[in-house]
Amino acid sequence: MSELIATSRCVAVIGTGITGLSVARFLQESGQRFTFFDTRELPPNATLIAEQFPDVHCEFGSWDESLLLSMDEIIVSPGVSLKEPRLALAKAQGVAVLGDIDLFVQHAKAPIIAITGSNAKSTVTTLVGEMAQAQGVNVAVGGNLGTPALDLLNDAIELYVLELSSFQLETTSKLGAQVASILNISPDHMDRYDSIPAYHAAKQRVYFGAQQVVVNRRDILTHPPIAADVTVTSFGGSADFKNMGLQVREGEAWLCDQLTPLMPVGELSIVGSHNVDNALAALAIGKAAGFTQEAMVQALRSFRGLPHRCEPVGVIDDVKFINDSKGTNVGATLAAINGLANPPAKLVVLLGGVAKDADFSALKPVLMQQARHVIVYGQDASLLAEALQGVPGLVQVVGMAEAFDSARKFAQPKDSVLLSPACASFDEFDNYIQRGEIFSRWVGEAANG
Ligand code: UMA
Ligand code: ADP
Repeated sequence: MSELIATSRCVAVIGTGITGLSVARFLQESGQRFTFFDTRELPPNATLIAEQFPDVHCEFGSWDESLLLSMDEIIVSPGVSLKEPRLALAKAQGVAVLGDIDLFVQHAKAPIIAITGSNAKSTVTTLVGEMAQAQGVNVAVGGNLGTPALDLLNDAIELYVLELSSFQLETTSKLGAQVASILNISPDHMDRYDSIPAYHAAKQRVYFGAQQVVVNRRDILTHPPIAADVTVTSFGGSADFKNMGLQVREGEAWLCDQLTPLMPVGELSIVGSHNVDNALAALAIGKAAGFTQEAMVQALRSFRGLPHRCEPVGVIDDVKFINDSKGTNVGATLAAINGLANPPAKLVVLLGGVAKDADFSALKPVLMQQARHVIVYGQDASLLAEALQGVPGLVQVVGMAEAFDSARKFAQPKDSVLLSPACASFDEFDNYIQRGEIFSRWVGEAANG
C-alpha cells in the first residue's frame, strides 16, 4: 500500500535531517507525492534517501525555483529559517508553508502536552513522560527531545508529550494542546532571530488553542498575553493556595501542591536549585493533565536526570567534575552556576564554542562571585574574554582539551570543575552529546591515573 500514489498533490520536504525523513515516511505511508529539498550540496542522509526513496526527486544545493513554487505544500524542517529567500517567495506567492508539528497535530488522535522554554525543556518533558507512565498512561514522548513527532504517531497512544523548540513553533499554526507550558525565557538563537521579542513571539505560539496553560510565576515572559477561556496555573517560588511551590517545614524544604507537602527537596536525585524548579514545573504540568500526586511523586523519586545536564561525572583529588555540556546558552549556564554554587567552595568554569551572537556579559557578576577561574576556549573564546574582562582568574586557551588541562591545574580540593559552555559545540564537536562524552571520558581517564 505504501507505494500507492493516492493524490496528484505534490509536497516539498525541506531538509534531509531526522525531521525531513520522518515527514517523508509519513507522506509515503499516506500515498502522497513529494520532493526533497536541502540547501546543502551534500546533505545528511543522502545515501539513505537514495536507498529508501529511490523514485523521489531531490534538489540539493541550488533549487529549481519554479519547481518549488509549483508545490501544493511545503513542509519545512526546524533547522531552516522561514526567512530563507526561496521559502519567503513561495509563501508570498500563496504556497502553504508548514512544519512537521502541524502535520502531526492534524493526525494525532490523543491529547498533547506541549512544553517549550529556553532551558529545561528536555528535563521537564522527560519527567512529565515518566509521570504519565507511573500513572499507567500509554504515553509517547518526543519532538525536539529527539524522536520526531510524526514518528510517534500511533492510534494506541493515549497521550503525547512533546518538547517543542522555537524553530518548530514558528511553523506551527494551531497546536491545540491539552496542556501547554513555557518554562522560562532567556535569549538564545540570536543568530536566527532579529530580536528577543521575535524569539519570544515564536515561543508564545505554544499557547495557541491550549485548554490549560502552565506558567513560571517568576518569569513574566512565560505568561500568555491574553488568557481568556484558558485555565492558567503556575509553578515556582513559595507554595500558596493556588500554585506548585516550596514550603519549609521543620527546617526542611518541601515540594508542595498548593499547601499539601508532596516530598522533601532533599529526596530529589537531580542536583541544583534550577532542578527544583524543574520538578515543580513537571508537577504543575502533570497536575493540569490529571495525574495523581502518588504517580507524580513516584516518578520524581526515581528520576536520575538526563546525561549532559549538570551531571556529576567523577571526582579527582577531591575536585568534583560536572558535565553540563547541554548548557548551550547564557541562561542555562547562569542557572547551572547559581544552582551548583556551594560557598565557600568555588567553581572552575569552562566556557566556549560557537557564540550564536549571544551577549555573555550577564555571566560576569555570578562568575565574579562563584568562580575561582574561568577558562574560555574555542571559536569564540575572544568574544567571551572580551565580555568577561575583569573577572579574576580569566584564562583564554585554544580548545577544550587545553581548557580541561588548565582546569585540572587550577582547581583546589572541594572545588567543582563545571563544563557549562554557554555556546554551541559545532566548532570542535558534532554536537553537545559528543562534547559531553569526551569531557566525561577525560575525567574517567584522569581519575584512573
Ligand atoms: N540545514 C541546512 N539546510 C537544510 C536543512 C537543514 O543547512 O536544507 C541545517 C540546519 O541549519 C541545521 C541542521 O541542518 O543546522 C539540522 O537541521 P534539521 O532541521 O534538518 O534538523 P533535524 O535533524 O530534523 O533535527 C530537528 C531538530 N534540529 C534543529 O532544530 C536544528 C532537533 O533538535 C530535533 O531533535 C529533531 O528535529 C526532532 O524533532 C536539536 C536541536 O539542536 C536537538 N534543537 C535546537 C535546540 O534544542 O536548541 C532548537
Ligand atoms: P533544553 O531541552 O531546553 O535545552 P535541558 O533540560 O536539556 O533543556 O537542560 C539544558 C540546560 O539548561 C542544562 O544543562 C542546564 O544548564 C540548564 N537548565 C536546566 N534547568 C534549568 C532551568 N530551570 N532554568 C534555566 N536553565 C536550566
